[in-house]
Amino acid sequence: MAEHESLEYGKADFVLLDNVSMEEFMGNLKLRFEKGRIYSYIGEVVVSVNPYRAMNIYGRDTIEQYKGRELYERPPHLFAIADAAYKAMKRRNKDTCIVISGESGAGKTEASKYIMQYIAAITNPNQRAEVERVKNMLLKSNCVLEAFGNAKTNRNDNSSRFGKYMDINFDFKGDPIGGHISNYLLEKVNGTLCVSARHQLLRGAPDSLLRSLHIQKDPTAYNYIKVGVNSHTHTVADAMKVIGFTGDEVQTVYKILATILHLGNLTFGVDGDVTLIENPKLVSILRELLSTKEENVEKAMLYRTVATGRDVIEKQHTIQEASYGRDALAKAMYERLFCWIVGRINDIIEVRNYDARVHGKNTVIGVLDIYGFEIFQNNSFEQFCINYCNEKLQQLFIQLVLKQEQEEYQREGIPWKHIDYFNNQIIVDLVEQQHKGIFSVLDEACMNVGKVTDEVFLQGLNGKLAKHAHYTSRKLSPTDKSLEFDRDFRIRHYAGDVVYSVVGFIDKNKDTLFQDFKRLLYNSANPVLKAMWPEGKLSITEVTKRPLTAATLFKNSMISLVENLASKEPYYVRCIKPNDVKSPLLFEQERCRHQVEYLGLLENVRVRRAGFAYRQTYPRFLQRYKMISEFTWPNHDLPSDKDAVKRLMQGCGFDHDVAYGKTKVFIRTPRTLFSLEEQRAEMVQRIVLFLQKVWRGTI
Ligand code: AOV
Ligand code: MG
Repeated sequence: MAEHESLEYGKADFVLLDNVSMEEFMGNLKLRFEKGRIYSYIGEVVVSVNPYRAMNIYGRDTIEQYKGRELYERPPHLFAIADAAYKAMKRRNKDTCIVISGESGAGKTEASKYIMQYIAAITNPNQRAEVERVKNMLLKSNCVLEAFGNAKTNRNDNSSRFGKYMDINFDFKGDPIGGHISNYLLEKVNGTLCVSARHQLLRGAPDSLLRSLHIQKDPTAYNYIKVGVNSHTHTVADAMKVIGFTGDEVQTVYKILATILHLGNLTFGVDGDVTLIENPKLVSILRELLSTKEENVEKAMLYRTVATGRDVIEKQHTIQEASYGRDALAKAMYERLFCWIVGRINDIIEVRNYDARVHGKNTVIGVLDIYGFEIFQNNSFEQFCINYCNEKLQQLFIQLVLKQEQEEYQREGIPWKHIDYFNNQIIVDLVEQQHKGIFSVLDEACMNVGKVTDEVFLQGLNGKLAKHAHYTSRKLSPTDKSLEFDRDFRIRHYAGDVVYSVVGFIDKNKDTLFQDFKRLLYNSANPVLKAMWPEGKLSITEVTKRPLTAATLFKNSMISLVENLASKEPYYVRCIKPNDVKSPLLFEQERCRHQVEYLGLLENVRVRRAGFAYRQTYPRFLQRYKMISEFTWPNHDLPSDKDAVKRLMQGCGFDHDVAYGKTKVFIRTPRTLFSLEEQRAEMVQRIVLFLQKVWRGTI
């Protein structure tokens, strides 16, 4: 139980509830939220409710309060979990990870930033210059990635449109010496994602630069964005330079962003049977920005090279094909740019200190901040991937929380009985299983030689999954009102039902960009741009291998992410979004209850309590409670701390409620703990009174 908090703020640890019921859980969560206590525990899991207002709980003084403390010594806080992960890493030489989950807008990214800040603040007491440099890079890289990878959605004004897993490497002193970022599927829907970065970058650009990029400040001038482009501080460009991007690199980033804006305005028309570009002036701007030849730009926009047997021919696009190609190019350039930025940041922050790598131990703390479960008005392939990712993480939580608990009892030699969870493995399988899973059906549909359409994919799903309890579609449930259109299918996710539209699944999965564009960019005279498109080197006859589909790539990356996390000692932050209107005052009971339910928090409490509500190592336990027993106060003369704790418990009559592990004492019911606390408080009171008397000289 966390100290320094009176019960007027509710119970700091849900394990201490009198009854584990939804009503009590919600009552406690609400009370704490309303009292400004946004963090609580379930054992070692942090439950966080987004306060939607600035909280004065992240400053230097708060950091000092948590530094080096045990989890239960202070009120619940992210810093406590960060410290626990850090201590485990440092003391026990273990790789640890902090997994932050919760739906879109619940506060994951903010939490990940506070955790990083905390780790940065408590390390490097000797102010080693190299370590300071690394810390600075790690923090700054965040800002750059957010600028390019976050965007406003209707769920979150600063929504992560990419998944991020960041490893921080530490040397034997426990100081950060480097890091590595893995990024996962960036959502590259026109108009949403691009807005953020281009907005960020271009609003920071001086007028002269905008002129050289042929960019106007008028927000209505660009089809891809409708957001004002105005002059401001140029934080992102500055951050990039500080991290170590060269001037040429930053220039190229500007040029790519400008290219994407201009591409959005490119329109096509026909003259007889010839497709043409309606605004040729843009072509010359694109040529300039891409450092390539004007006729190459035009050709890549209007033709594609196809190999038919031995012959290579140039096939003219229709207007639709040309428009499709243009949008695909814009998205691909954006995605490639983002991956390239991540790659460059990794070059810069990788562990440089090779001595540490070879000689000293090099341990890792991983921080996972991924896109949360989301339901939009129209859900497509991206939402499907994002929600599948959340299923995977929920599965990991189920396994690890149970596994960890089980292992602890085993380690301590204490018998344990199993608790049932809703196991979402069935939904994970629905998506990723070989042959029958949705991804497999999708890949198969994409492989079709004949007609490859979204409808064919949907037919495949209906054929294979007709009987699946978590899948249905308009065809299978014609009277279901939530399935409005023929193209809709619905998945019953662990976090709720989501209706997806199959429109675009095939295209997004194949993720094909005409080879002509890749060649165009590879042949740029700008070496930075050229380096982003190495596959443009291949001529048309050399391109034979079918690239892996987006679904397969994503699935593989999720599987390896989960393997990686499972190999580390995990710490969990479970974020809850209190309302859908970003209000600091509103605790929407129903919305919160739903999240508590699907996050499995109640089961989490039960598992934690089924066994034992509270556990503590013998020395720590004595430190806190030794004053309540004559056998242990002020010191005991028993052979071990374990014996002393036994004697203390027997003396208080709690022996029946306690199990003695190898290194820890386990207390089954919270009541026992309360009682210990009360007795302690009473004793402390008496001791204080006694000391006051001594002090006043009345004794
Ligand atoms: P997310 O990462 O979980 O959503 P964020 O971390 O971006 O959500 O939080 C959304 C917004 O809530 C932030 O922009 C802040 O305004 C506010 N907020 C969150 N945590 C705090 C806090 N501790 N203190 C004050 N305000 C906070 V998504 O990325 O959409 O899944 O894909
Ligand atoms: Mg986020």
